[in-house]
Amino acid sequence: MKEQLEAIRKAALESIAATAEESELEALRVKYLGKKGELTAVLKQMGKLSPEERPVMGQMANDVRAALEQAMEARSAVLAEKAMEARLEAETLDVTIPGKKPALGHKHPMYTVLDEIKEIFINMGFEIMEGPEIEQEDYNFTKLNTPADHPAREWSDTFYLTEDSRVLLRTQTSPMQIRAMETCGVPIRMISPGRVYRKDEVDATHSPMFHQIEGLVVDKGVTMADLKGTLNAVIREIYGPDTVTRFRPHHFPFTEPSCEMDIQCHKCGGKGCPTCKGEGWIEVLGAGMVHPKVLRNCGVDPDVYSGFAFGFGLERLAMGQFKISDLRLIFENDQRFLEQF
Ligand code: 2U9
Repeated sequence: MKEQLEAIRKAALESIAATAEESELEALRVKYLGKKGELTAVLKQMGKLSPEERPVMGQMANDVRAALEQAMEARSAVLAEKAMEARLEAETLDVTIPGKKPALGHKHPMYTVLDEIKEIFINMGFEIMEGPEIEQEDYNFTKLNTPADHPAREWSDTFYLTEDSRVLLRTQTSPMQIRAMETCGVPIRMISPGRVYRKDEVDATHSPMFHQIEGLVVDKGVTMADLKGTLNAVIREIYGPDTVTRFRPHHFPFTEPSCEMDIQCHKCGGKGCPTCKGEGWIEVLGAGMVHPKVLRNCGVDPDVYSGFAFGFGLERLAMGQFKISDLRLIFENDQRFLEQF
């Protein structure tokens, strides 16, 4: 039995030293030290020994087991180190390879136009004031002198949020201007940009959500001449100093008198072409002198104060400026479209 144990020790130590991978080491552990292993098989024969021999052989078997375990542990550490070295060798990092440039986005074309317009008004002393998109019927319609039977109040035209028609998605940013007059008082010189909602079918020129910029100036002695002078100055900042403009009479419930402003077509010089649909003129905004009833509804005395207001659609402006033919492109966020600006 002594010879058997010696032979196991010798063979096992040689095999352990020759292993190249942790899995081979594991196989040797099973082969020699496992339940059905060679060392265990020898130990099972202990019963055949005399009582004197048994402790001697038992001690020797334990020594062999300890020697194999120690050798396997040491070999395992060596193999782990080798594996790590091989991995480091294989995964070398070349820090000199140029990095991948991350794709950078940029401002949406509509917000480029919005920022440009904000800048123009800020330079003219206007404040920018934004307000809630969910509004009260009172602020969206009643205080703005909209008659009770006005078609814009219909359920088919406006998104109401309550059954009693008291709360709605604003159809214009004017309610914010009412709030501004009520809270800040007059004189006031402000613009209010933001989203507005109307029940329009989607097509190349309509969307149930779009952006408006509305402006309001109220002070003592404000006249139609101020309206025309201010809007001419703004439009010439946007479209160039030689832009020819005209004002046409119009009707809005919240302004009196009311007008629409056109620019002469820059493409054909007023002769008529596809850009101006043969008209020679392109409509750019609506405006008017704030209706005395609206001023009174906001606690402002129309015998002391007067004002003008105006409004225009931002998408239409961006479409004109960037030659965008379909409104839907502005909202679809297709990168192939956006990357062009
Ligand atoms: C107050 C009083 C009056 C705002 C105005 C317009 C004319 C106008 C539309 C044009 C196309 C918006 O995008 S659009 O649908 N707007 O024509 N808006 S005057 O008048 C006001 C605003 C606030 C207190």
